[in-house]
Amino acid sequence: QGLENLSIWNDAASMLAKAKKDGVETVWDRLHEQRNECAFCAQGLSCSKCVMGPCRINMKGDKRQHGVCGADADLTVARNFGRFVAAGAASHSDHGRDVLDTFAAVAEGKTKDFQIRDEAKLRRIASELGLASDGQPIDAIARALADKFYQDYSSRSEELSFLSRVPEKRRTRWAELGVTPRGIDREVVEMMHRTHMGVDCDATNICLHAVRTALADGWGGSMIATELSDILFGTPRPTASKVNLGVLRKDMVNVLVHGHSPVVSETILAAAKDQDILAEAAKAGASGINIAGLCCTGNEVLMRQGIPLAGNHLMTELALITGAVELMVVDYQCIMPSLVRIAACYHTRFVSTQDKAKFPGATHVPFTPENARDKAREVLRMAIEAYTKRKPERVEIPGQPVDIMTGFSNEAVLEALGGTPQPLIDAIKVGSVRGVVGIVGCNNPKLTHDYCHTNLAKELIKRDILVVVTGCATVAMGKAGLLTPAGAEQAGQGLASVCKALGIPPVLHVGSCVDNARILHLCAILANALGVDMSDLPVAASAPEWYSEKAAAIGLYAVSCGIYTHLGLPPHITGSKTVTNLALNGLEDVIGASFAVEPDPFKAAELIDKRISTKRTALGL
Ligand code: BF8
Repeated sequence: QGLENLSIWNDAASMLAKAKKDGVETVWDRLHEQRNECAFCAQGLSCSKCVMGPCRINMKGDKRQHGVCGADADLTVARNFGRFVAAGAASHSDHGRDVLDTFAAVAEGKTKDFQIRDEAKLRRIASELGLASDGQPIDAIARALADKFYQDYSSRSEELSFLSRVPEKRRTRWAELGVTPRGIDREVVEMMHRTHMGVDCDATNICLHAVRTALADGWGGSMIATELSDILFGTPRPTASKVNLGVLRKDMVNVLVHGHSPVVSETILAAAKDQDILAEAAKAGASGINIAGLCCTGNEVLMRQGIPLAGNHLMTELALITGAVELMVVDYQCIMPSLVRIAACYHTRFVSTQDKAKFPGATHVPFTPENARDKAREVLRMAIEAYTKRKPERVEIPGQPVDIMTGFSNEAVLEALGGTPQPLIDAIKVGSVRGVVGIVGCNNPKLTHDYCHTNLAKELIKRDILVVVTGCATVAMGKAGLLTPAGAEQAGQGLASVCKALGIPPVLHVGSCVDNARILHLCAILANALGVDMSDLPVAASAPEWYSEKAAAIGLYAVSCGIYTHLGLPPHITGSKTVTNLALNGLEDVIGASFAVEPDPFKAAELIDKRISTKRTALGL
């Protein structure tokens, strides 16, 4: 397999060449071996949910049009898609629960390893959600807030706490459709129930429950994860940092944090400042400990602490192939099982930290809210020991790091605007900012790495459309130079003038994938300020290179909030006309937005631009 066209980046190309030389297999090799994928699976037409099957539904011809149970193509696709979305919502939300467990342990005085770093935000959210906060001790407020969020996870008959942020018109629409999310866990469990054989046999009805499940993620699990992470680790403020594999250091102990929850990565960061640990690193001959991030936990520590980002999803294997990484410490999600094998090809230690996410071949160091700091020190000592075994002749760190600016929480954005969204609304009204688009999500080896991300962003900012970015797309934007104020040179005149006046980049980094909740909240703030529904705003979302169940949940909650959403490739639903039509058209009538699928970033920019123009015209702009 040729190495051209796999990625647009030089650091990736150098490491792909080194992988060949070192005899290391990567995700692209495995994709090649898996080519000629099953057409039934690709269309969502295979079912292995019971042992009367497995079944494959034939859309053409007169045989095998139904599974053994009698399910047709529509039902089979809807059941598969429903479970796909439920898995994504469960992943974000269970991550949120882990942050909540840590927060509750702090509130109950069970740990000294974590503190409440943003007390003002805790008080603000408590009073926003109707909890008494004035004059109350901080622990009591935290306990009450923890209880409230635990209730959000359970089987409530009312709505989730943060739905109070949603504009009235949107909430009414959800209520009319019967998709108002109740408990976070409840919607996921109900999806598993509905998609068991012989329960919900109506494809559209299952899709509506997928909407409800996704909304429980966006306004529930993800939003809780974001807000509590800010309270525990600090609300992001604009900060400078760097990105690409060049952030690894030849002279230092390199530790990569990979996964999602900031609980582990923040503790590793804190322990890496301990004087005795630094002295041990010096004794081993290193000039310090260099922590760098990957994927979403990388986004978390980048946003709040300015920790450099080594790479996104498709760079995780390549980061180890540098031969310069002493240790990779992971929690969960998007961690390719192959990483353990690749680490074993070098001197790299691979450490898992969560009992729910074990990796055969890894060293398991279970972190809890109570023992996290001690465990982090243990992990760093392993890294220091590994440094003494590094083989300099096998080390190759490609490229120079690129400067980036990060930390654009809604609080920071509003503060920069003088405490109100009005200046942004004014800029939208006069057209210097024609609209706002969230580019989110993953990489997928089926698409040239970061080609769609970077080209779509460039096309949008040229058209005076402000881009906000989260997750793995962040790394692409950073490497392309779009996350610095100088990136505004690539923007249209209107957007460039706004960026210049505020000293901000044309693409704002707003966090990890759970932090897409920040984008939902910002849209709600704008809609409320204008007195319109979220579906009336000149905004859109895009996941150009997505791969995961979580991204499907994000896309669906965006659409369910009335946000037109572009995908670079379709989910496995094309075997059902009903489900595909619903996604591409039908949802527009019921929920005020739909999906668009377009692999070409230039064509996608046209589609998004057209949508934004339509929304602007409807608003009389
Ligand atoms: O939650 S962007 S590849 S790391 S799924 Fe995964 Fe996709 Fe990256 Fe984060 Ni989001």
